[in-house]
This record gives sequence, C-alpha cells and structure tokens, in this order.
Amino acid sequence: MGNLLRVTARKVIIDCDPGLDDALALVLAFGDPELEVVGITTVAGNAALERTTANALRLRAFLGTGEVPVVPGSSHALTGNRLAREGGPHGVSGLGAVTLPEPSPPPADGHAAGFITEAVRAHPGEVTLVALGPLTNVALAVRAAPDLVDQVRDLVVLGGSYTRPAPAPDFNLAADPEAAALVFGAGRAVTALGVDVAGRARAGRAVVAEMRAMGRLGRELLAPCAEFPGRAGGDEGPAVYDACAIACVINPEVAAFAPAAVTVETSGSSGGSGSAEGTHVTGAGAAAGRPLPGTTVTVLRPAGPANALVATALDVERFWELTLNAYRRLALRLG
Ligand SMILES: [Ca+2]
Repeated sequence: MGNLLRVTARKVIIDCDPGLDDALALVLAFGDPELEVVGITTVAGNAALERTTANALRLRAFLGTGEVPVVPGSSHALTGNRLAREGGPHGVSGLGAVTLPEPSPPPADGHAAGFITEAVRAHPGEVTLVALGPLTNVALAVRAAPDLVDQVRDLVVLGGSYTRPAPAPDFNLAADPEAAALVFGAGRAVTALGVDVAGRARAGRAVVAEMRAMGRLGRELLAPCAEFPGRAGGDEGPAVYDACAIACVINPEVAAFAPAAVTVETSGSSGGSGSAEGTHVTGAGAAAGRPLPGTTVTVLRPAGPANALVATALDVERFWELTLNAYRRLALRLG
C-alpha cells in the first residue's frame, strides 16, 4: 500500500518563512499521504533568513523527515530591501515560544531558486510549487528560467486579498511587491489564496484542545504554534493562513475558486532609492490616492484574459477535518 500511495502522491516544493503558520503548514504537508514534499526552500519574512532556515531545519528534524532537502534562498527583496519583519507576530525566533532541538544536518548547498528550477525540470508537469512567504525565491527562479512556468504542475501563492479590498496590503506580497508582480505576470495562471479567505480558518479553543491531545507533536509544536500570544485572535483563535494553502493542494474542494485578472502594485521607478516602503506593510497610512506597494487589484471573472485562479470561499469544517486528520497521522508516527 505504501508504494501505491507514493505513486499517486503529488510532488510539492514548499517555499516558506517559518513562521508559526508555516510550521502548521509543514506538519500538514508531511502528515497527509496525498503529498510528497520534494524540498523546502526558505526565504526571509517572519524572521531573518538564518532564522527561517534554522526553523525549517528544526522542524524537519522534529518531524523525522531528514531526507527532504532544506535549501536557503533570499534574505532581501528584488529591490535590495530587507525582507524580514523580526519581532513581529511570530516573535523574535519566528517560531514564537516553540522550542525544538538543534538540527543536526546543515541546509543543502545552493540557492532556493536554483533548487526549484532543477527539481521542476527533473519532473516536468509533476511538481506543485507552493509559496507561503515573500515571493522573492519564486520570482528569481521564474526570471532565470522562464520555461519553469510551463513545467510546474501548479503554482500556488498564499497572499494578497481578492474578494475585498484589504485595509493594508498583505505581508507576503508587500515584502517584495516586485517579485509578486513578476510571478503574477509570468504568463501562467497562478492559484492564489488570499488572506481574505485563508483568514477564515482559525485555530479556536476546540481545535487547540484537539491538538493538545496529539502526543508530543501536539504538546510541543502544534498547540504552542496556535497559542503564541503574538498571534492571539480572540475567541476565534489565530488564523492559520499557510496551512490553508497546503490544504487546497491536497484537496482543491476545500475552497471555491474563480478566474481573475490580478495586478500587484509595485514601488514604481522610485523604489530603488533605499525606500523601505516594501518591507513595512502592516500599518495603513497609504499615500493619498495611491495603493501601497503589494496591494492586489483584482477583476473577478474578467471579460479578458485571467492570470489567476483566486479563492473566493473556504469550507472551514472540511479544512479542519482534513488538517486534523493529517496531524493525527503524523502524531501517531512520532509517538
Ligand atoms: Ca509564511
């Protein structure tokens, strides 16, 4: 049976910036037999690159998935701005209060963008690339190897807002708006899950109680990720955005999607002068009349060509059923 599952499992590369919800997403990816994680690539975002990479390595070790390469990528946006928002909602470490053992094997050699290109070319039409952080690595890969867009099975982006205007641009796109614009303009329909829809999946008290009952995995990783004070989301609990994107790869019926024409506001020609506009995004404070860099402008079901398939609704119950099942499966394996 194991072999049968392997044959049909969907290959994914997870480009991420762990990150509490990145961690919850990685556990889901490793716990669900529908997916075969062929690599984890890291980008600065929720913390600096050294930390997001170290966090990915720690998670890999803790989850017993040492054979999966972890490949570090970009510390800075395409414009040269720093990507990281250290000390933000994910804490200084990027993993809140979670403490995991030091990882033993180091990250793989090379750069995330090169790894993505090689892995996709090695399995044309088979690899789904899921971006859970700023889009710098993906943009670098697409820019260096334009054939990539025809060779990936799917390109899934977590970020933006497509069903309603957001008060401020979402971090993942705003951290590197030029990269985001490049990815959405790459000539292939991007599957995009915005924070407007992914934000509906929240780890409420009942969910956290279930996590806590899942042995070591639940006590030491899942529950602390969901309960970190920086992410407190009131009674509903914090949103688990990144896990939503993985769930949609496992089963697209978790969300409803519609074709859309999406453009991403960039910093414009003045962006290269050391402006930090693209890196600090959470406040509103848009310059009068012009959306902040990283803001998505969406025409749903356009008369003309669409460059994205955007999520418009989420089946929250189905999401948690799928996710908690995968967590339980991995928890059993870890004891
Ligand atoms: Ca993330």
